[in-house]
Amino acid sequence: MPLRIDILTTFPEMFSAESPAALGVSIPARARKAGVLEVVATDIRGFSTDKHRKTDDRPFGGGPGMVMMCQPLFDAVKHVEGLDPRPARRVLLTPQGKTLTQQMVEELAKQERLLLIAGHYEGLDERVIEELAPLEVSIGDYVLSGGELAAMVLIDAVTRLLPGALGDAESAHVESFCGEQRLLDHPHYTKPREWMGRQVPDVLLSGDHAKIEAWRQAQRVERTKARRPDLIG
Ligand code: 6GU
Repeated sequence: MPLRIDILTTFPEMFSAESPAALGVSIPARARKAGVLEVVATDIRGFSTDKHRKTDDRPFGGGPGMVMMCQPLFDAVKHVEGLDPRPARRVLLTPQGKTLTQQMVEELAKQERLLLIAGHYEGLDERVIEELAPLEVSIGDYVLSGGELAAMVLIDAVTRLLPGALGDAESAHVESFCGEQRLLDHPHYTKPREWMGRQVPDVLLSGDHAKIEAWRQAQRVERTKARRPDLIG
């Protein structure tokens, strides 16, 4: 059974499986073709009872921007959840959420079904958030114009953990943030040995695999100390 990910959005066309959309290339495209991932985007607008298919309105108390109304989103969630008998983990993409980490990604990849809600405008009416009680997730401390790109980031990160999503070359790779090792990756080199006067480090040409591994591990630690001291503590 593939992981089913539904997205509720007012911009469903952003989730097209057709290249060059983010989910139409690389690992997400392969995962969909291999049948380990199913992505379904649903337009919240289709659940508006308003004659202009409105999904947002002005905030009580005044202020800039618009607020997503409770009813269309709530009805959309109920409809989409009914499309599949498996219970869905609800996730709201919002800058007010907890910052997405690899640990959260690993947890989400274990689910059978995810329901992602891409917030827009100034935000959602607080009452529908209380009623739906989603996991609230942000992808970092900066502001996007909507949750859609954040939802794609989450889908991409989850997809590459699904059994069968990665090719052999990719799964053999030991990456930053995998498993227990919270270190950055070591630098990588390929042909040619010299480029614009810059040499590949000799150790990598030595053929001594123990020495190479020791060098790479030292590089990981060095880089992490220099670039992300917060990861070491
Ligand atoms: Cl999840 N949404 C929006 N609108 N902005 C963000 C974000 C999410 N994560 C970081 N910035």
